[in-house]
Amino acid sequence: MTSPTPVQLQHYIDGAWLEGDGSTIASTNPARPEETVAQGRQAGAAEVDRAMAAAVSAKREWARTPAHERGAVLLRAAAELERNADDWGLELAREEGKTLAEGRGEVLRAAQIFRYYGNDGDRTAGEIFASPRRGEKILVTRKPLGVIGVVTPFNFPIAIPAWKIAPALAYGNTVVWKPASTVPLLAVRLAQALDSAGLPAGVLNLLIGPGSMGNAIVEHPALDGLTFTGSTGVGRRLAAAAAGRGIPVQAEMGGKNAAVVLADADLELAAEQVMLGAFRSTGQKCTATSRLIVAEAVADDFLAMLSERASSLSVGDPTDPSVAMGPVVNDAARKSILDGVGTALAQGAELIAGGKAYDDGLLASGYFVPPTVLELPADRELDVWREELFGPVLAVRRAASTEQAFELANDSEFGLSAALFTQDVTRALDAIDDLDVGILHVNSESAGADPHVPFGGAKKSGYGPKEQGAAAKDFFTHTTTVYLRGGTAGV
Ligand code: UN1
Repeated sequence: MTSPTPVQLQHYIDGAWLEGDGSTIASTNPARPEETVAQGRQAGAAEVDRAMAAAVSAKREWARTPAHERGAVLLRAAAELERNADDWGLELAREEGKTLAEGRGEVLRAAQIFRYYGNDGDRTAGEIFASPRRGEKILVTRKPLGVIGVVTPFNFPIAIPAWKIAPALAYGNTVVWKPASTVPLLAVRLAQALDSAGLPAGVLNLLIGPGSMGNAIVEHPALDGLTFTGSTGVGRRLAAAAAGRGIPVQAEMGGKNAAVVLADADLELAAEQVMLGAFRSTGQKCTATSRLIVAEAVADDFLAMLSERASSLSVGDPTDPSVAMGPVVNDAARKSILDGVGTALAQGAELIAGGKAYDDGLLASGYFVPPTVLELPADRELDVWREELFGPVLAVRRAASTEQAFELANDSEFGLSAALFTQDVTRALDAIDDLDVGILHVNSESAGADPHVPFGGAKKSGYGPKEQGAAAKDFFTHTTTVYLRGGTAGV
């Protein structure tokens, strides 16, 4: 199979595309690591200054552009994403490793997000209140924060940026964006969509660079807000730096999401959904199901179903339409996930499916990890129960009662999402009160997010305001309270 020629990466600053002059950078296909997908040179400190300056000089005009016009740009970008969904979906599969269907679906999802915010910007500009004083009205208007730093992870190369950039722009902010260096090509594609939609120069600036560039952005004097999604370690560091400078920050970080299967659940439905939650996108989602708590009464049957399904899941080159699960993003991820599984086995976990490194052909030469299910002993604390491996690994425990199942589900420092499988509405209502999570799925998998409702976690999964829907409007704007009276004496 011949590899397509690598795409040349460029940065996008002040409406112009330019080559960096830093060290070289290349993204490779995690299924076929010898294949370069895109290459170029990294941006450096000088480009951060230029991008910030461009975002500063564009911010007043963009903030004053009618929301309707800003929205029109976003809607044209959505159409551009839709037009390119096949090509860019394929590039996403080649660069990140998710399947073709997931890659195309993600580009279309980004389009849907741009449509939502393209239509939302001019819906409400604030509120009007009665005044206790005669001849006065009190208006609360919403205004953009200003220049937003956007730092995004590898696992949703175009949808996560869309969740941040679309509302930032819709509500009148300008952006300096640093995507994960493993997936620069899809970042270029999103910037192209906005460029061809007629976004004015300087409103969005894209810099491809090393992790340290996140620090340079957060420490820049011109920054007015920061939105981050990624690892807990990096997120806490950036959030602390932003907070230390008094800058509003939204950080979406780890998850160790549980699926709880109660004894009355429809086991076919639960098995199908737990498989999707644990193994779609190769388990590389902050919302992925990485813990399963199953009622003792159905545990043997349910684990047999999962073992059968996980062992027969088709793993391979994600650009092959018959494949259900692709590789993880790079060799370091493969090693750390397999190490985590090895540690769990050494600590007494029992292998239900997967678990062993592939030793032959494409699955061994690419960064593949088999879909893995481990049952943990009841009497011991295992690392895999707590640590986010960010891969296709599901850690299972049995529960003797619903109360114990909910206790186990809450037994994590994270609280992003959970999935509950039951046909009993009373149990579902209990779960709404008792499960300490930001997102609860009843009878569906733990991942998934719609643009018009809040997204984010309880406990240590996130820091600062949530994303999407009204939460996004709150984060990307501040209010000015206006006490408005007429200018004539004696009214
Ligand atoms: C989803 O569940 O479909 O980093 C989206 C993540 C999340 C997005 C999840 N911010 O995986």
